[in-house]
Amino acid sequence: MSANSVPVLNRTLRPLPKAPVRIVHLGLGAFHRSHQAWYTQHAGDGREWGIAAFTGRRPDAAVALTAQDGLFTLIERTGTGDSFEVIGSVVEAVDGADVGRLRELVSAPATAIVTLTITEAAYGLAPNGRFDSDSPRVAGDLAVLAGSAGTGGTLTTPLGRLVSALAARRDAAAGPIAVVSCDNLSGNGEVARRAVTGMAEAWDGTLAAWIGENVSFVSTSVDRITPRTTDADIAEVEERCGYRDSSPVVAEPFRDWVISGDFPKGRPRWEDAGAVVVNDIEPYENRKLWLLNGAHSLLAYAGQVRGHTTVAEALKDPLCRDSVEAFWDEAAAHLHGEELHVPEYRLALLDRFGNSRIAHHLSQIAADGTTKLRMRALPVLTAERSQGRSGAGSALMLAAWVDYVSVHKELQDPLSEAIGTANRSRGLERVAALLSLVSPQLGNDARIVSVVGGLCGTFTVTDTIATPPRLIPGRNS
Ligand code: CS2
Repeated sequence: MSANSVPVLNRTLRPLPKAPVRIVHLGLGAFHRSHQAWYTQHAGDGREWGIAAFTGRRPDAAVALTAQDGLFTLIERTGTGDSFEVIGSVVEAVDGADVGRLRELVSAPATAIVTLTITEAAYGLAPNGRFDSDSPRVAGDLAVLAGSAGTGGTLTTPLGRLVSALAARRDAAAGPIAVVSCDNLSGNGEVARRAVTGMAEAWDGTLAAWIGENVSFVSTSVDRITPRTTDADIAEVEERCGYRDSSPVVAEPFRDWVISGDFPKGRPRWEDAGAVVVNDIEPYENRKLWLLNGAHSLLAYAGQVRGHTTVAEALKDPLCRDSVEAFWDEAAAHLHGEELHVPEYRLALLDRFGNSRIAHHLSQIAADGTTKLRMRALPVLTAERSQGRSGAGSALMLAAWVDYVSVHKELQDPLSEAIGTANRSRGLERVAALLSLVSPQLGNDARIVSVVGGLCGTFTVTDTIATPPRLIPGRNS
């Protein structure tokens, strides 16, 4: 088919209803579209809930989606084939820099929810877990907020933009609202509360008090493997669906959403689509963060050091696979409750990771290591050591990262400069300096530094053969 004769996807071609905006989303990326947009479309009352989604740093995704009325194709990719579904729950796609529109939408009484996929690093957490109001971008936004009385200015962080929009909601007396974090952080609702309140407090104490009384911070554990879209995916949609979609999104069939918290102005019936509402989210969150995301980070660093490109490739490497199992054994010792079905969850993960039709690039997962490892390796290592064990399985994840950052110079990490500085030291001093960026608790513990230092080089491939592992704990150690 020639490009000219192929129609562009839009609501005339696919007349999906356009629901009124009741959800505002920050972080219009592939994951939001494969997850929350999918759940909203599949909620029994989804026709009443439209999403206005704002991009992060660049307008591109908003421009592309606006050209097709917000519609996009979800390509669900199993190990044997693809199926296609047009998603219509995003009814407005906006450049994140348009803080004026954000303020307008968040201050509308009909808006009930703000969802966030702004990345773990964007919550401005310092290595000690507290909100870091001194970081240059946060400080920059605080200056803008102070100077323009919150009218938007050129706010650059999602937090700054959200705080400005919440101030507009307060001024409009539009009532309470739920902020729902969908980023991979433990206690993400609480983290969001600390970050938003921390930012508000640094600007205007009365706003922080209003937030305390009117904003419900909901915790969620989100899951759906969503690799980057490729040109081949775009061509496939054109070929198989007969229309041109500049922005399809690829995802595995599996999806999961565990939600805990209050929605003072209501929410879509996401449970109709399989979401689970719980009182105590922590065990589910830990299961996902440690078993799925922890294994991902381990594979991302170990796998790349060993020359692999995707998750499926790395998992086929016995050294990487054994390391994942060893880490899982450690993590499983701290995941209690039969309802977690840990053995089945592990088996399912091997299946999901092994889906080689999903090209999930390790480089995508490797980004923001300092923040991610704080959530994925540190808790298991700490729990293991508090029970008198070495924590070697978790320490190996940290060692793989230490080796990875010594060879990969173009790092995407909120602390990339500090990583560069730490990398100038040598030996265990370097290991300690790097670990301190994940958490001072790690860098200051000489025994941990020595265990991690001893594991460095485990995945390094020499000219002839792979270095044998120096300390891979057995599955039940
Ligand atoms: C991954 C996650 O990039 C990463 O850090 O571990 O994005 C992972 O694919 C999702 O959490 C799966 O739900």
